[in-house]
Amino acid sequence: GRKWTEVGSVTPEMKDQVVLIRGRVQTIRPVGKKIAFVVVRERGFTVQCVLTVKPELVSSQMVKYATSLSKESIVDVEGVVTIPEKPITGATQQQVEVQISKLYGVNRAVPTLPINIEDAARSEVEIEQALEKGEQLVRVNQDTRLNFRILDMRTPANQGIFCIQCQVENIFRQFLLSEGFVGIHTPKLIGGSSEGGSAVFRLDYKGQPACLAQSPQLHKQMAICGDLGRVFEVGPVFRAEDSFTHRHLCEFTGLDVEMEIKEHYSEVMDVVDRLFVAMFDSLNEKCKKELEAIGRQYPFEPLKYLRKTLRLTFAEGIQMLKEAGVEVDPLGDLNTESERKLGQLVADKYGTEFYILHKYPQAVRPFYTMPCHDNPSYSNSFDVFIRGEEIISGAQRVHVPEFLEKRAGECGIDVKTISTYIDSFRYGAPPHGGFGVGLERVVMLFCALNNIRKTSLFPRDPQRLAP
Ligand code: ATP
Ligand code: AMO
Repeated sequence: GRKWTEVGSVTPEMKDQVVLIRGRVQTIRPVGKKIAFVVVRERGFTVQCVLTVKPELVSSQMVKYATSLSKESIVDVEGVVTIPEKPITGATQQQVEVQISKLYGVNRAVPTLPINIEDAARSEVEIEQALEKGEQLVRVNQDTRLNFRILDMRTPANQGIFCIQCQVENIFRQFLLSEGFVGIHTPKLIGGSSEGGSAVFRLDYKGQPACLAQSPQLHKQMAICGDLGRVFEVGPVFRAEDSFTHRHLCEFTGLDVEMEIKEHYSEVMDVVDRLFVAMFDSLNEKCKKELEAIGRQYPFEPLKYLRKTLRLTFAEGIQMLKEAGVEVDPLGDLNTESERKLGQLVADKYGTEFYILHKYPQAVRPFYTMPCHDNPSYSNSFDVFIRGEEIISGAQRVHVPEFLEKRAGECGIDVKTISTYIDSFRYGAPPHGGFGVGLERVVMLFCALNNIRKTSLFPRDPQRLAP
């Protein structure tokens, strides 16, 4: 086969070399009948290619043909790398140009696109500046982006977002494997609600009532009862959320952990601490290009985090809020607004935008949560926040079946629907705990994006079931 060069790797060192590239036509600008500038894009990177009429090499028909190509058509370009006098604005590879000797149309896009990729890739500031200059441009709204997601996905920022997402998942897996965890897969079709909440998709399982799993909670705990020791899962989570928020999806990817505990639920928080510090370090180190691409469209400050993650108790958090003049119920849950506020207070006082809040009031946690032995109004549980928003919930679990059954009943759960789960604890269950992370939320908040739909490839929300 012939040797192909990626657009992103065409650099000045390749001067005078012949390269063969495949990409999409981002723009074509004819200058008279003898020259055309074609910006070719491949996975978020762009290079300017120049087609000039030259006897025996490039005919004027070829220039005419090139200018007839529609945007987003796929082309193969062969040409020599040259160094332009001035950096090329409007291409990521600014220090090089390609002098085209051959141009083949591989596949055409329709002439009118629902989204112009260049417009879709601009930052708010760039849009404002362009509008001030009186440039023609269309602001692409979220719904249009999602309706034509495969076009929207072609922007450099989106290319970056989904690479980061893959890295987060990869680091989660690699880190846990290195600490002796076993990857598992639990069923997504189950007989009852796993979180006790109402936000559950119900369906008919060949005559039996069933649900789409709201979490792998019950089965990941059962894997501990089955002596797998320390487990993790990466899998889909279904929540029939009915309200429309910037951070709730009806289907998301859960990163779940469950492990035996020897002495204290802090052993679970230790895993969170090591895992996320390693993750943030690795993203900052290995994903520089991707983070830059995201930041160009959606400017953000790098996440501030400590080498050892800050842990505050819920009571300490309440106290900080109180001192700042925010009254909250000491045995209730924090609402979104007070979570945000506390995030700010913590960042100001401790210099970190990533922290753990633990010992939540028992009343606001799910039925399977272990109460504190010294004060049962509180629980051995925690949430973890990035920039004032929740990315993780976790806890030690109740491992005594009689108590678990009682708690489920008190929380209004039909115990029959989870009887095999409760029975699992009758054959000797070790103390254990774990946590669940929302993958899309981690990416959204690490990059300070304003909407979880940006970090889900094909988001499912209360209204959207397509594409
Ligand atoms: P989890 O369900 O895992 O706890 P979450 O981020 O969905 O994660 P919730 O416990 O549902 O958090 O809610 C935390 C707080 O966020 C609630 O106290 C509530 O004030 C707020 N909240 C939750 N869902 C919504 C919603 N759909 N719209 C507005 N605020 C919400
Ligand atoms: P929880 O319900 O808090 O806990 O979910 C865990 C994490 O999943 C994410 N998350 C969501 N992400 C997108 N859209 C949603 N609708 C949504 N709901 C939750 C959040 C949240 O922190 N079984 C427990 C975990 C455990 O204790 O192990 C659970 O499901 O990032």
